[in-house]
Amino acid sequence: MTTLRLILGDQLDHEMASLRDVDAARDVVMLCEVAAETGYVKHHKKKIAFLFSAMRHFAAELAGRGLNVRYTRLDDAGNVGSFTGEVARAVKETGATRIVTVFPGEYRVLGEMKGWAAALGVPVDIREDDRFLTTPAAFAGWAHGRKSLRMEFFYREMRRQYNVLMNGHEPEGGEWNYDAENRKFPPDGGLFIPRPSWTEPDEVTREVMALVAARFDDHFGDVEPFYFAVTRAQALEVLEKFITERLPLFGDYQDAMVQGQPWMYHSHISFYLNCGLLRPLEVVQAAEAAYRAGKAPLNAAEGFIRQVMGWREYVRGVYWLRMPEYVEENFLQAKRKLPWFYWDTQTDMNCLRQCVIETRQNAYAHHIQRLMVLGNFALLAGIDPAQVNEWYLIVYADAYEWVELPNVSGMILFADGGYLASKPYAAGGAYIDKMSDYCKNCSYNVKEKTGATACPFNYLYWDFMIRNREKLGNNPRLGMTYRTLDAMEATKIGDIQESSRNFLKDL
Ligand code: FAD
Ligand code: DLZ
Ligand code: SF4
Repeated sequence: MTTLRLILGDQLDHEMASLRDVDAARDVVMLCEVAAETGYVKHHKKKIAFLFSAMRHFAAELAGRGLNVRYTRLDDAGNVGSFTGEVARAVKETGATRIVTVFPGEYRVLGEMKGWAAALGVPVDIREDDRFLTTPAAFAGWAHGRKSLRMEFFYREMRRQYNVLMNGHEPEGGEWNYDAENRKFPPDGGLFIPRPSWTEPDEVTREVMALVAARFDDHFGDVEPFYFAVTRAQALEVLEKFITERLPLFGDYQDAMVQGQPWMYHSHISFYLNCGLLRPLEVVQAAEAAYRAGKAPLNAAEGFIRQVMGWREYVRGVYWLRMPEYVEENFLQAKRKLPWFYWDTQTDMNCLRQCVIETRQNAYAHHIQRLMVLGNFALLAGIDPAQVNEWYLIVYADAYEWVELPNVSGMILFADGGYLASKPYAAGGAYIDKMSDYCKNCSYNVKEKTGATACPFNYLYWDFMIRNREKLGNNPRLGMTYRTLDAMEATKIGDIQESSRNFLKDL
């Protein structure tokens, strides 16, 4: 009796629940490169090259363990182009009497999986993805009865549950959160930022890069230069380098943006965590160990651990709790089309231009660029959530719907009406000026509030508050904002609205 064990492109971990009881003599482990996955949105070239190379390396490792691996390449004759089609073909060709797989990262793929038992006439065992630190059911239990959720409380539960950065029953250092220490901008004269990890493409990666260049030329992004890790051993090196070279200053400069420095002190491990090459708990424990050994300060270790144990798990919980409705949410009724500069970089707003250029090159932008520049603009300009979600899902190599959608609809666009975040992350140009050096090289003036040369974030911020007063006016966290608005002179409000109208009509 053959069991077919399906490994998806973001399940590249030898400890996957679907592999745990594998029978090397009888079972078939399958991976497949399929057009449906490369095409349901037109992913960044680097993202496809990264995943295909990582999948091919992982398949070789499985074969090296003596497992019977069935790997379908994109160009293989007979490739029918979808998970469902490839699984059906494999069941037929191997005579498998059972399918084992793991809960996928996207609702639409779960929908496909749920149809397989009936369509193929074999039982399908969809196992829990226990790479995560909590399950959708446990998260739903935590969320039950709460009208709106707050990450901070969830995060404290996770710290207690896994005994991370705890001192008995108390948080290490007496506080749960050291974010107040994490908002520095590099001093004048600059700062030494270590070179990011760089893995030279091997033959497998080069073959995939050629395939991507030939097949996905019309997709966004640069495939070259390619420097991502594509195996677990390489990803572990990236993690180690982060812990020793970057973690100590991760906290201090977590929110800073410096022109020409896309990587800053961030870890650049989301690609590896999300596809299975790294495990969240080992990453968290590595950061805690560095702190305990006196090699990283508490504000850095705590700040980093909060991202992985807190935000990452929290957004996944929200995704599974709120799907499928979550994808339709548009609380602010935003309808504007995504401006073309999100693709071609052609805008005079230097902060946006830099962030899109780096995204195109690297399939990466760090959190504050995604949140406070690219996201903030989409929020203030009222861009349609469906179009913003599609863009984020395409352009980042770490993007899968379970993590992308709550960050976009919940965190940046407030499209869920405040379920995930207590207020919109809206900000004027002063925030970007404080946390970056972009404004020095911009043709707009960040100090000017209205008019043709004023920074558009300045008037769009107020215009956003005016436009959405009915929906946001009662938000207690915006009380001060609306009181300031109420104290503004009518002529000033008129200027704001006129500048916004002029800017938005030309978008
Ligand atoms: P670091 O800054 O070093 O953080 C460490 C790790 O914490 C990350 O690798 C990631 O696994 C986790 N993390 C941090 N913040 C978040 C968060 N808000 N949600 C989930 N995990 C988090 N992250 C993705 O992995 N995929 C996405 O598609 C994605 N889309 C985003 C869209 C928007 C609009 C925003 C604001 C954030 C998004 N994030 C996404 C979260 C975050 O920006 C990235 O995880 C981070 O930039 C990855 O870079 P890093 O590994 O250097 O992270
Ligand atoms: C993102 C992606 C791409 C581009 N291609 C494939 C693929 O060909 N084969 C595969 O198994 N997975 C791919 N993936 C990742 C899947 O989209 C991901 O596994 C699902 O979205 C579920 O999270
Ligand atoms: Fe961005 Fe405004 Fe600064 Fe220009 S002036 S870089 S648009 S924040």
